Amino acid sequence: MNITSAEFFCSYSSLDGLPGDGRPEFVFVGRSNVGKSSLLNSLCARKGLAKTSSTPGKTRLINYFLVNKELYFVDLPGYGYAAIGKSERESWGPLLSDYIRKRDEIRLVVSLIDARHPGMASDLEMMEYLEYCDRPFGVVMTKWDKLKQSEKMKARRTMESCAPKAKFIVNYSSFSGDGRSGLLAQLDNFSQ
Ligand SMILES: Nc1nc2c(ncn2[C@@H]2O[C@H](COP(=O)(O)OP(=O)(O)OP(=O)(O)O)[C@@H](O)[C@H]2O)c(=O)[nH]1
Ligand SMILES: [Mg+2]
Repeated sequence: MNITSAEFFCSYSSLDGLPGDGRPEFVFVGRSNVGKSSLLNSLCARKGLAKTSSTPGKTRLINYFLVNKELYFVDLPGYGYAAIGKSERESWGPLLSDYIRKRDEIRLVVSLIDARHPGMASDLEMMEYLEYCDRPFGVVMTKWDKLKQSEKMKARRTMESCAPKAKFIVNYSSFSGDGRSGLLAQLDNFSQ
């Protein structure tokens, strides 16, 4: 996929009123602070497109970005942050789970997982939910630049064993752009 244009489209706080134009949707999910918004900016090569923050919980709405005028990238609120005392699943909130389960336009879900912490319960739970909802999903291991050379192979192996149903696993650094062309090529496979 070659991204020639990307613009903010709209934010939604409920499923009512989501676009009715039938454009395919590529969805980005992951724990709070995993780097979803940074990844979108890196993929689209537009620094301030999605708002990023070092404080978890920055993205609280469903944010739509129109890409190449023909599809949407969707930035979802992060999960796993306010999970103290609740099961992870309860902490997602209905917005996130309903959107994933009900939205027919979803073509692919990209599950972002911190490369330093593969195999976290909350991420495994999300992947189980994606399978349950019959959503094709791929995995992106974020913040790959933070791993030492010696840690990379182990992280990759752990991820592969935790995500046997993933259509792909891409190592990614939003800071260096490592993994960008590989991820764009994967998205291509789902955009027809
Ligand atoms: N080293 C490194 N830091 C990153 C990378 N991607 C994101 N970060 C940092 O991680 C923090 C969170 O990034 P965001 O993109 O806002 O994360 P998010 O998943 O959108 O967070 P919420 O919207 O709060 O759920 C920021 O301080 C980013 O600068 C990366 O590839 N490498
Ligand atoms: Mg965000």
